[in-house]
Amino acid sequence: MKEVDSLKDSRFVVTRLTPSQVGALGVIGILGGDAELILNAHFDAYSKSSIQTLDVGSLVAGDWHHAIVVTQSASDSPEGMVPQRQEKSECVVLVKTGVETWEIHVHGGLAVIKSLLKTFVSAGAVEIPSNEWFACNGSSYRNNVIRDQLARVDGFYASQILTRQLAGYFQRDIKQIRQLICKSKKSQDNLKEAETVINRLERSARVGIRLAEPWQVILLGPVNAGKSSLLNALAGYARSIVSPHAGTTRDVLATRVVLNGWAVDLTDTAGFHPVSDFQQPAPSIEKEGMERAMEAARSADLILNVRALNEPENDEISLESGGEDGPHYLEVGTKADLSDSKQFIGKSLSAGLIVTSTRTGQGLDELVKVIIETLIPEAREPTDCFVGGVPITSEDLDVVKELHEKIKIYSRDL
Ligand SMILES: Nc1nc2c(ncn2[C@@H]2O[C@H](COP(=O)(O)OP(=O)(O)OP(=O)(O)O)[C@@H](O)[C@H]2O)c(=O)[nH]1
Ligand SMILES: [Mg+2]
Repeated sequence: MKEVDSLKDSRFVVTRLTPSQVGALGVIGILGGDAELILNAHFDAYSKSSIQTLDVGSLVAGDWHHAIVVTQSASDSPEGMVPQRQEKSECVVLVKTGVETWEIHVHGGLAVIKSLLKTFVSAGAVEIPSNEWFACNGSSYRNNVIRDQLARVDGFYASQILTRQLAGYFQRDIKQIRQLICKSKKSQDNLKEAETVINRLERSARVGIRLAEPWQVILLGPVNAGKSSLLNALAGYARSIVSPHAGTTRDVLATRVVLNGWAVDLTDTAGFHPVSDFQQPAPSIEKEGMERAMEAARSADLILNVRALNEPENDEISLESGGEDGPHYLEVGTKADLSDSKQFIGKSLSAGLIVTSTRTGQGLDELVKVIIETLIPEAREPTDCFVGGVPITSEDLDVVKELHEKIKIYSRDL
């Protein structure tokens, strides 16, 4: 490695462009004339290309040499383990993104990204957050919001929608609508076409505006109904404690899952005792659990009313209706594998109940499908409204509303 101490006094910036978690790929951005000296000191291209002569937009693969400190056992040391400095190489791709800006793409392990950042910082670079980086590279506020959300969202569809917006799908739709409005004097068909696009944008906004906020789904129902078992089955691991004792879950417990490509927070709750069960008032810890469950249910998007099919129906749990903005409800029957629950199945299906068993897996795929269709009906309309532009911010929505008003006025005047 060449000596880079002479750079200690220089000022330039470095940032992590990928989320601060393990991923397939890690990217850091470097800005400043001094970057080239550090790159020269640490980077060896596989080809004969020299980074000084690289054109903007070009990339080159090579080895990045850096030193890492590892603890190793040493027989002659009284402590046993001693820190050791080791030279290491990583395969990286170097991209010249501007006259004085670079990106280094490397595998997404956290240690290597940290080591790369440290190399630049110890040579005098200032580490800045990625939003500042994009701002100083001329990225718009909207694109910064999208990038920030991209780093935070879970699930395939949110990432796909955001990536499309970063590629300019929303602006393209807005431009098309403006052009169609301008041409509307020539033909009414133009206004109709503009209205089709604006309607699609408006329909997609409900989801677009809350992409970074997962859907809230809460499991409510009597004790022992199988709520925790259901949550574990949907999450794919033993998140909640399951036991045959009534009242196992005492508190609300949220778990982030991705269902059919959409991020959902599933919340397990303390079960309700049927009113007839209470010889005396419920113990305060159970009352507290139920109150917390009801509180969480009020702000949920969807309530799964869970009941065991081998138990008589218990309709004593009820929430005051939240009106149009209140949560949706789905009725879920559990323990379909138990012989005494079989008699309920034929009847229940026609009543809209989703019949499941966590023992056999019955009904779980159907449940996931119905949950997603209930939460995001826009995704299953004849034309998926997320294929094009989607309003992501309230400013986007204002633009859409304003254009819709214009279309209405023009239509009246025709
Ligand atoms: N046979 C059968 N048993 C189930 C099924 N689902 C849950 N159970 C059993 O029912 C019992 C209660 O399950 P839980 O998931 O703890 O029920 P819960 O609704 O979370 O109960 P509380 O936390 O007490 O409110 C456990 O013994 C589970 O193994 C199922 O699909 N089939
Ligand atoms: Mg439970």
